[in-house]
Amino acid sequence: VSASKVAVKEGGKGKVDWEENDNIGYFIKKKLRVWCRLSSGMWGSGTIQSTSGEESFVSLSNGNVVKVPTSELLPANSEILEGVDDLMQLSYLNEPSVLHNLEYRYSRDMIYSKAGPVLIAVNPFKDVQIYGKDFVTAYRQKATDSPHVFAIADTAYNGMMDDGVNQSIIISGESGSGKTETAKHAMEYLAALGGGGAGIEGEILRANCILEAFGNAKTSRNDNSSRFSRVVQLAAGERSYHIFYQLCAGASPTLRERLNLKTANEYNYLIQSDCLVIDGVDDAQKFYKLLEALDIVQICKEEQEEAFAMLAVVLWLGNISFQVIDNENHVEALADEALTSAARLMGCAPNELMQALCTRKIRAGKDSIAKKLTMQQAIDTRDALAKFIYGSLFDWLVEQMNKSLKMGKQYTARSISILDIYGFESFKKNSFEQFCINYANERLQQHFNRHLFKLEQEEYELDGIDWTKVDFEDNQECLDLFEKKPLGLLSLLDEESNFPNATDLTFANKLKQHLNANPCFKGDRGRTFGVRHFAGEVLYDTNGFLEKNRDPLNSELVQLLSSCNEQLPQLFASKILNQSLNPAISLDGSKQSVATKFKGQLFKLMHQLENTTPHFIRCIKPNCKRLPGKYEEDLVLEQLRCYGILEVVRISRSGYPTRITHQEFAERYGFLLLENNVPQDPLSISVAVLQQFYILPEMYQIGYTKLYLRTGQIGALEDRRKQVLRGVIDVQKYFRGHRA
Ligand code: AOV
Ligand code: MG
Repeated sequence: VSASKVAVKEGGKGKVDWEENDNIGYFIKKKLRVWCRLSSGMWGSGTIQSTSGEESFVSLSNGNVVKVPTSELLPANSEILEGVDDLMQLSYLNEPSVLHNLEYRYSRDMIYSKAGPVLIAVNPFKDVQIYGKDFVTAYRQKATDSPHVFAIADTAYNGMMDDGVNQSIIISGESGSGKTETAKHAMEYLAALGGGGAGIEGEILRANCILEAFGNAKTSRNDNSSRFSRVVQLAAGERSYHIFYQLCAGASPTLRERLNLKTANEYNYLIQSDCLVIDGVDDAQKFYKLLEALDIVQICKEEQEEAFAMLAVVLWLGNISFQVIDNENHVEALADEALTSAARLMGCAPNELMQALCTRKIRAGKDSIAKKLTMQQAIDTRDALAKFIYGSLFDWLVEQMNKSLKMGKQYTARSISILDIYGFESFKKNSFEQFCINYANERLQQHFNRHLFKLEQEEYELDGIDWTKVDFEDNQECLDLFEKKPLGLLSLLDEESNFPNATDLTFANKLKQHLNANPCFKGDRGRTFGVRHFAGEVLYDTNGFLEKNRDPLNSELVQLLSSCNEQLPQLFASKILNQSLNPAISLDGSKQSVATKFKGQLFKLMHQLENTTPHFIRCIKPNCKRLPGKYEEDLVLEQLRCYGILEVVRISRSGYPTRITHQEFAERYGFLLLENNVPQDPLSISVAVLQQFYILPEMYQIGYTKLYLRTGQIGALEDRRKQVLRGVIDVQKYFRGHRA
């Protein structure tokens, strides 16, 4: 905890005052409840028994007494704040307090909590009875205000209907934390409002089933993980997209024959991970369900078969093998069943496919010569083709579904977008994938910060508060590190990716040479460099960066695909044509890099989101074993830090976290005034209280309706209030005692 505090201060975010350490002296004096780190690494709460210099003795709730360094004690919240709905309500916002509050709720199946404007969802890994019709009704009628994804969906719906503003629900979290399930519950709610499963709402839910078949796969962390780009490579225990196994298991005999389809265990792309089935899942059954869903979203039988043919192409491509034909390791594809099947299904001659996979045209003056490829180059080319076909198929499907959803319907042009996106990732080893993911999250975080800032600003301005006195940290500096041209991470990556002799090491050195002065950049040894993200520092290993950044779909493939487009579904054809016409991917070999494409897509997404009112949900995975009822503090804490949850609450409370109306304040503390001549109106009473307790003018502001106090100011007042009340009670007891 102390380490994270230092980090917060160093990052400049310490301006949002974290007064807990200053307060601890007060806690010691009053022997109030505190948190301390136990030898087990867990947090324990107790009361301070005694303090001798640097060390304190804390008596824990289980009766044990432990000795801990005084400097590591953190104040605990009073018991009446146990399990509050919103972390904003906590008087002390340290990590153990937040952890404990969420755990308290989680153990009572209250998986949702608020952190200011953000909904936190802790994955229950079991069915919790908080969904379905009755709950929809309860949230619709505002019969409950307990935090829930339904409440978020309801607010979004109202915002769209009443104010006519497009809405977005942005769901983030790490793999297996429950983003997709949460997104589905949001859709369930919206579908119920729209008439309950009939009409377009039902279609959207079905469309989701199709998207999952083609877009989800089993990973070691999640049996139904939302994935992409995993067609050609699998890790142990993972599967490729569900649809491949479903097709192999469930296709009818005629379809089988037409596609020359085998069982899943005969395809190289599927067997490499030694994992063909998922416990408790019947792939054939799922395939029948998928066919139903495809019918419902009106993808006709012919198009369905075209799509399945493309899947078969991908599977057969994976079985194409190469043999070395000269002593320079050049290769030729084997003219076997795999090659002929793939070519036939694509609509080209086996020879053409072989040519496209094994050669690359090189410009030589005005002419071009075909250069033979080596084994690895040919394999990469084949895999790139498989990925491209699958990617195009996915895009085509989405397009088809959108078309069918819009068909014949009144289209109001108002929308609620639900974004189910991977959260910030920080592993022991971080590569290009984490680099892109974290960059996207940095952008989303800025979007989030600015939104939050705006909300705060509005509240302050409405109440006539001087807004300039509130500090606010932005992450623009980190975004600049990524996006600045020509000296930013992305530009330098692209530049280096285009140098023929560049290596991952020269790339790392180049970064260090140009970016060392940037406070968000951290040079490290060898191939590694660090970025100080909003959620913490991440070390990236540049190994493979350049290769992953280059788009390996070469001009031969593009040409091949455009020549066989009679066989390929329509959208494919136009997409491929687009590719060959797009100057960024011109035939001379200069291609738009993966990172640049990613950035372009991200900007498009952000642009779309910026025109909506956002609602944020952060999903948390409480344990890695996917077990119900298991809450691992460290794992949760790591995620809270990564999503900047404490930061969120702190920003929401920044400056003047305690907000209380003049009326409430006067009623609560007015009786503490000493003078006989107590003023009458709430505002004057409030001001008198503030003065009597020597609360410094810079510690509060007075709005039209509320008082705004800085952190910790209310504590002394509350304390005094309790003392006085206790005194009153003691006096009453005394008199009662006497009367008795
Ligand atoms: P993800 O979308 O966040 O992972 P999922 O939404 O697929 O994670 O959730 C993973 C699993 O957690 C689900 O299959 C359920 O078993 C369980 N789960 C999640 N939320 C709930 C809930 N509200 N109630 C009951 N069970 C739940 V990934 O797409 O892998 O990043 O890539
Ligand atoms: Mg998912």
